[in-house]
Parts: sequence; C-alpha cells; structure tokens
Amino acid sequence: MTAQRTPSSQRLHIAFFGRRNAGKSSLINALSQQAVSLVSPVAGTTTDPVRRPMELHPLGPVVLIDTAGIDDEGELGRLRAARSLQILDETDLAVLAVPAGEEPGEADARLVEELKRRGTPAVGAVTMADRDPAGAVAQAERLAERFGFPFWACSSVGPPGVAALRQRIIAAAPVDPSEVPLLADLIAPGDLVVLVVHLDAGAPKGRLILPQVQAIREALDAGAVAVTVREPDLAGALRALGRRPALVVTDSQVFGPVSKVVPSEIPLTSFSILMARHKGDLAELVRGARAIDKLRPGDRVLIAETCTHHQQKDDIGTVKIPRWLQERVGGKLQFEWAHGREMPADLEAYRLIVHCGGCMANRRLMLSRIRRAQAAGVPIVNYGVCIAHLHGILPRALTPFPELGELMGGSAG
Ligand SMILES: Nc1nc2c(ncn2[C@@H]2O[C@H](COP(=O)(O)OP(=O)(O)OP(=O)(O)O)[C@@H](O)[C@H]2O)c(=O)[nH]1
Ligand code: SF4
Ligand SMILES: [Mg+2]
Repeated sequence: MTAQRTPSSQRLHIAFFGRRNAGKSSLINALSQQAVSLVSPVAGTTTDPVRRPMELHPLGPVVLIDTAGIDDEGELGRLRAARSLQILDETDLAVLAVPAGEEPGEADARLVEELKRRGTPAVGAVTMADRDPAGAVAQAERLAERFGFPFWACSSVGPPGVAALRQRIIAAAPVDPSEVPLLADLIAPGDLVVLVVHLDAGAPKGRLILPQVQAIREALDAGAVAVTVREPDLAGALRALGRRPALVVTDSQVFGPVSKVVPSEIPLTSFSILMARHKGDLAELVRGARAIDKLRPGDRVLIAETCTHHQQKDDIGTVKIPRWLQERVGGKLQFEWAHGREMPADLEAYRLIVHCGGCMANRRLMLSRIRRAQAAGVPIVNYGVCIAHLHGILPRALTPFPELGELMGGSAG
C-alpha cells in the first residue's frame, strides 16, 4: 500500500494545538513542505480542523491535523476551541505550539493537563525562534521542565528551521497507532488461514473490502498460507485443502452457514469481531453485549456513528439494529443518534451505547469513546459484536479468544 493510499484510519494522527497566531499552520506547512494551511497575521485564521495526510520518514504515513486556537473568544470562538479539543479524542501525538517570547496561557496549561490525564504523548514547539534564537532555546528548556515533555525551538521561515522538531516528533511518536493486529497474533508461520467472503449485490464491484485485504496481508506477513473463498465454495475448499486451518474468518452475514461447515474444534470468527478488537477494546464491547439482555422497554439507547454516510433504505444504524433490539426487548426503546465527531455530553442518560464499527476512525478515537462510556458507567457495544450477540453467534465468534468467552458465561472455547 503506498502512503497516498493508506486509509486515514490506519495513519498515526499528529495534531497541532496552541493559541491563535501561535504559528501552528505555518509549522504544518514547513513540516509537510507544502502550503496546505492558510497562514495570516490575523488571529483565528484556522477555524476548523484541517487534516493533511503525508509521509513522515521513517514513521510512515501520518495525518497532520491543524486546529483552531484553543484560546478563541466569543460564542463562536469558544465553539471553535471546543472543536479543537475534540480532536484530542483521535490524537496519537500532540504538538503544542508556544510563540518565542510569550508565556503559555491558561488555555495551554489546561490542554497540557488534559494530555496528561489521557496519557497522550506530546512534544512542544517554541515557534518563531528566528526572532530570538538564543531566547527561544532557553524558553524551550524552561517549558520542558514546567510541562514534563520535550520542547524544541523552531522556525517556519528561517533558521533554526523545523528539522530538529521533526526528529523530536518522530522520536516521541507511539510506534504503531494500531498496536493490536487484525489476526497476526492468532497464527504462526506455516499455518493455514481460511477467509470467507460474501460477494452479494452489496459488495463493491471488482475488489475486496479493507478488512479482507488487511487480513490477507497480515497472514502473508506472518508467513501463513491465506486461502480466500466464497461461502458456497467453502466446504469443497476445506476438503481439497486436506489440512486443518488454524483459523477461519468469515463475513458476518454468512456466519450461520459457515459455522455449520467449519468443525467446532477449529477457531472461527468474523471480520467484524477482528476489527472490533483491532480498533477498540473487545472485552469491553463483549461486556456491552451482555447489557443488551438487561434492556427494558422505554430505555434510552444511543446509536453513534463516526461518519455521516449516505443512509440506505434498510440502513443498519437507523433501521436494522433498532428493529432487532426492540424485537429482543419485546417493546419500544427510545433511540437517539449521534453522527460524526460529536457525542452527547451526558452519556449517563443512556442504558446502552451502540457504536458503529468506526471504519473511518482510528483506534485512538474508538478507545476514547469506550473510555468515556466506561467513565459514565454506561455499557458500550459496537455493531459487529451487537449483531453477533443478537444472532446468537457471539460465543462461537469468540472461540479464538477463550479468555473473552468467559465474559459471556464461559460458553466460548
Ligand atoms: N517570523 C516568523 N513568523 C511566523 C512564524 N510562523 C508563523 N509566523 C507568522 O505568525 C502569524 C501566525 O501564523 P499562523 O501559522 O497562521 O498561526 P496559527 O497558529 O495557525 O494561527 P490561527 O490559525 O489564527 O490560530 C503569521 O503572520 C505568520 O506569518 C515563524 O516561524 N517566524
Ligand atoms: S462503520 Fe464506517 S461507514 Fe459505517 S458509520 Fe462507522 S465510520 Fe461510517
Ligand atoms: Mg492556523
């Protein structure tokens, strides 16, 4: 996969924060060597987060996120600042910009507190160091001491430049934003992995979808043999292979028929369960699935989707999941929906949160939401785990994770 084609959800997210006019956009332009972000002496030039995918050697594909000043004022300004802070949910590494010769303000201090609370790695930039190089170096040392993470003097327009800051960012970046693989840790070199795809009218023409491609790639990287079949061809393929697969992964839509063909001693799961683990906290989502059984008619349920995709007639989030949940509960539930980056402030009001698979979101964002739900004491499940539970296939789909099967009452593995 080239850097250009790496989906945003798989890239390390590096976000730039600071007050208005701190030099955030200039820094991003200098680091990416492109004039992507608008720069001007007018405070509040950047009003909405701007995402810039790029290659940052040797880290690989990243997304640089430019944000609006966190000290913005007035009603609109405060909304803009709040939107900048929302970016923390998806930030793998934060860069805090403080202009040379200026003391950090209250907004900077609050941001640092929040970074510490979340455990988000950070690097500081004393920007505009060309104005007073020696003073900026001394300031960087003071700020590093005060805030507890490295600060570096830099300039977007002249010496000392941004090369040293770039090295600092690379050194501080978490190694891999998706530290939990899709399936690589479930297989060994030489193992046989069978992937079952469902090519119905809804499948994209002429290609496989991302989780399928990613699974094949991970199996190959692990030195395993990956065989991809359609569900009707599975029985014949298993006979022809003459070897016991170490793992079978299927499209959830055909889990039922596939589970009848795959002998019970072979670990079987679905792409959506693997994605739930890769993107979030599978154990917490499985706990959320158990909460479905405690729902009562009239309970409030939040359905959250991280993008605002075009809704189809039999939409999963607005039609199918509400229908299946109400059938299970035996009465009406009160549904509310959250689309995009915003989540309601008072999660305590809900008995359950059902989150989408987050294919457009990074792991950091999914984990932030799971932690928020935990902090509010509200169970959270995602579409994949929820549907698996409602269709009675969750215990079998957890067979590659016997420790999680116990959460469902010891029925798996
Ligand atoms: N001398 C000097 N001026 C700089 C440097 N970086 C930015 N500036 C100037 O500082 C002003 C603000 O820069 P921006 O990059 O727009 O700052 P920002 O933090 O993105 O500002 P907002 O989007 O308004 O929050 C502009 O006039 C830039 O030309 C620098 O390294 N040296
Ligand atoms: S699973 Fe993907 S496409 Fe569906 S709502 Fe979530 S982010 Fe959007
Ligand atoms: Mg800006």
